[in-house]
Amino acid sequence: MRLIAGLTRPTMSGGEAIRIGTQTLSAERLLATATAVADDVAGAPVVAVHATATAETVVAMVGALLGGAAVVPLPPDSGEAETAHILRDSGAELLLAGAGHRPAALRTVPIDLQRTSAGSYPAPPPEATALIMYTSGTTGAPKGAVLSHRAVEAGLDALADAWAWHPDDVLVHGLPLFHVHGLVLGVFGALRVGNRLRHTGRPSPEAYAAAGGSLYFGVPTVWSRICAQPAAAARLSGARLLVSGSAALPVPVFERMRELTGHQPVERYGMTETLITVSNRSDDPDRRPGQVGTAVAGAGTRVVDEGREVPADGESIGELWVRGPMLFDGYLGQSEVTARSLGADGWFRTGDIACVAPDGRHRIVGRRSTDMIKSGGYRIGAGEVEDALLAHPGVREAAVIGTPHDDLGEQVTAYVVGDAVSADELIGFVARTLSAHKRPREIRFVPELPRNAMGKVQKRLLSR
Ligand code: MCA
Ligand code: AMP
Repeated sequence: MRLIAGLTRPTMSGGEAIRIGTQTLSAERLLATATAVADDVAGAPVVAVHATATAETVVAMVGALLGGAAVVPLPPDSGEAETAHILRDSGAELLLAGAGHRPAALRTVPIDLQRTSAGSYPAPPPEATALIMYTSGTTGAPKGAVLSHRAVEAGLDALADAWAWHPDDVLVHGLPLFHVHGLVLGVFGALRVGNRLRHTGRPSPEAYAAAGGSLYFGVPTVWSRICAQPAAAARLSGARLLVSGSAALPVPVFERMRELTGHQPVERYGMTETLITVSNRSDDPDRRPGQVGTAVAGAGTRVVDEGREVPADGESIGELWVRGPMLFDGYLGQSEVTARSLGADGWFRTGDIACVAPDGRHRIVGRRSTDMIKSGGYRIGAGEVEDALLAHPGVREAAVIGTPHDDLGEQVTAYVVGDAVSADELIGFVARTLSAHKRPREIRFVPELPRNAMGKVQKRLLSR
């Protein structure tokens, strides 16, 4: 299978190709155990994987892909409502899970790392769906972004070009395996390039410092926590490249990383729907804080304001549109919603506000909608959290916004009109209904929400 072509490279052969926490897998073992999973999966078009950060998850995903299925990563802490939505909406026929998963309403196949198979399967065609990644919009339940094998391969090849990512690299990160960053870049990237991977479990400064890699991935919260521990940061000075993404890297964190590690971090920009379309390059030492770089190989960008492309003068701002072979095919089963953001001409309207300098370097300056929150690199739709809060009998009205947070960039803050319910109760309720990272960090009880004459909540009037 082309997507994991790197697994058979000499750099992956013998010894440990993948380490996750304390678990290790050789390339040969990964292929043999994944093939046993493919035997179980054979014929199922869509398979969900309980996506803990474990070797079982990697084996399950590779096995499902080998068996020709599309993989739906299921966040392991997602609550009842979110799990039920993802499983139902994706049409997954079975769930692959290691130990410790909650019982699900569909056939569950346990992943056993002792089982192997020598079978072989035809490679899926490039247009076949590889992944259905659930991601939040501004309203409603998460939508399934359909990513083909071709898109994932093109997205990874463009990054290999931008970062001179090569088989001798040792990739280190501790990101979750149910989003693009940790899964597509952080696992399939290594399997495609054919370089060793060390997943740290939790992305703690100590674990990054001890991992001894050449290429490190992190979200800004991870980098900022590393900078708060100078001794750990200093141990990354021998790395080749430190990469930041998923949210804006604050300028002071960039500067502090340069001071403590001697590296100018490589910041790059992407979305679940588009993979990574803009990045700084490893061969360009002039990386500036606040800039996410140039369009990657095969991708094109435009900045559009009121239907017209604005000049690349480093000042004019507008919505960033992107195009390229790494884009998704659309939201599963939602052609109308897809058509609102993905034009027939292939341009995807990102919803991010950007400007481009004459030399092609991009800066992300904000988002069009205040209803999309980025907290610790997680994308959280305000509407989804509001719906979860309103399902609690003690909540009469709710409005959710992102407010500035030193560690997470933004935190989920909920304004609630409620009856005899505590903040802790509501925070726990959302964590159980959706998932822990979508829970509000703060509840502000108010007698009423500010509304306009039409009755629409005026979120601008809620204090950030
Ligand atoms: C806390 N916990 C709770 C509750 N409160 N559980 C239930 N009920 C509660 N009320 C638990 C959590 O489950 C978790 O448990 C633990 O407390 C800590 O949770 P949390 O507060 O979320 O952790 P954190 O320390 O704030 O996490 C910071 C983090 C994390 C590690 C930076 O935010 C993270 O991993 N971010 C990465 C997001 C990411 O990968 N985004 C990429 C999107 P336990 O200990 O069991 O876990 S892809 C993307 O954006 C594009 C493509 C791109 O450009 O990359
Ligand atoms: P997700 O779908 O979780 O991948 O979130 C995508 C969103 O993350 C984008 O639309 C941006 O708002 C944000 N994002 C990703 N990378 C960056 C970056 N380097 N700088 C600023 N925002 C980013």
